[in-house]
Amino acid sequence: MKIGIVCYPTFGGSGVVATELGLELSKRGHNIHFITYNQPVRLELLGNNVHYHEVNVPEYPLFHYQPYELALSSKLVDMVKLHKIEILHVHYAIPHAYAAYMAQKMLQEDGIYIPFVTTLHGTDITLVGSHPFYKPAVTFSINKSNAVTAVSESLREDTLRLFDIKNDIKVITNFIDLNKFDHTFTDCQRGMMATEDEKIITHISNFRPVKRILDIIKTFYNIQKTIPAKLMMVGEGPEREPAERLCRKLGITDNVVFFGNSNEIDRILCFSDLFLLLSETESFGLSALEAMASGVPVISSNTGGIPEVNEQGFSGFLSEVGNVEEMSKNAIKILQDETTLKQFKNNAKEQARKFDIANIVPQYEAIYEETLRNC
Ligand code: GMT
Repeated sequence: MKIGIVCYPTFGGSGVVATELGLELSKRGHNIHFITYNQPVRLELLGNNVHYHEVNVPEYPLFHYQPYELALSSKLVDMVKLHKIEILHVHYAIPHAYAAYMAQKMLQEDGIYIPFVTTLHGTDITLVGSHPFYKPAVTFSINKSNAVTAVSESLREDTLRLFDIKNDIKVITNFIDLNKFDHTFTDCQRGMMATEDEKIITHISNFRPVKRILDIIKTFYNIQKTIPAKLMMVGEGPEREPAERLCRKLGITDNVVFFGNSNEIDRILCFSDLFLLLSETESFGLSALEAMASGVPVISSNTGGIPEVNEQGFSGFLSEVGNVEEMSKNAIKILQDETTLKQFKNNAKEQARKFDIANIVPQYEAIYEETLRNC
């Protein structure tokens, strides 16, 4: 199939999922066209089957906001015609499904019908989409999609609760290419980050308030009182500065490394012993899955889709949002001795296998085929 993929090309999980999906589909013989405003961060390999088309949005001083949706829908029209794309897969209802619908209508004027599949990732539904300003547009874009998928059962339920949805929503969970996280590094170079007796704890996100970054710092503060440890903070976002301030206040700056954004997540996870994901809400928690695939157990909140990913007492522990005391105790429980830690590391890897890319991508192929058959 010739498939157009539209996503946010940033470090967020939805961009990663869209990119990995496109790459895997290309390996399975499909022709993939990424259409977005920047080359997706994990899209390193362009080739015969993988193409990238940039959406240009020229700055025009008259406009306070540049009309990205218009530029995107126009680009979709051009690319569908030029490359004979058969189906679009858009990640995020807003603005991508909205733009895809406009492209579909414009192409119909030329006698071309392009169906589109929308995948919901969370923020568009739980945080932004349910805001009254956006709600009509999100509801409309979901209802006009030829097929809709959600990355967890929890997100599916949230969508049906918050919006008046007439479509079926199929759950296709996020996935992981286990080979990419099955460390081929002969040495994780752990010694660069910590001493022999120290444990390494990691958090990766875009440091938005929803990630409860200060809870991460507080939990680490509690852990390091009992177990010598270092904290790796990977990512960039608005909560980084308050987090650095809290580290100074608690006197732990020497034990906390702020990396900024990184393309070497696999390397960082390779030397990690424990992963923290304490978000207020999370439709799935792809970073937790990446950690588990690297054999890193997870301490998480029990919100949204996280319980579908992290299994209580097996791949880690889950607590109520904000229950830093319990999260700290559970972290210490995992890290307290080498035998327990090793068991949790093995379990984490085993849990990640449930999300093997090889089982999930065919589900998307089936959706594309069914959508094409029905139109
Ligand atoms: O919240 C983020 O980190 C970014 C956001 C995104 O759009 O990439 O993540 C959402 O989609 C990911 C991929 O499906 C999920 O793993 C995240 O849980 C989800 N974030 C939220 O629901 C807050």
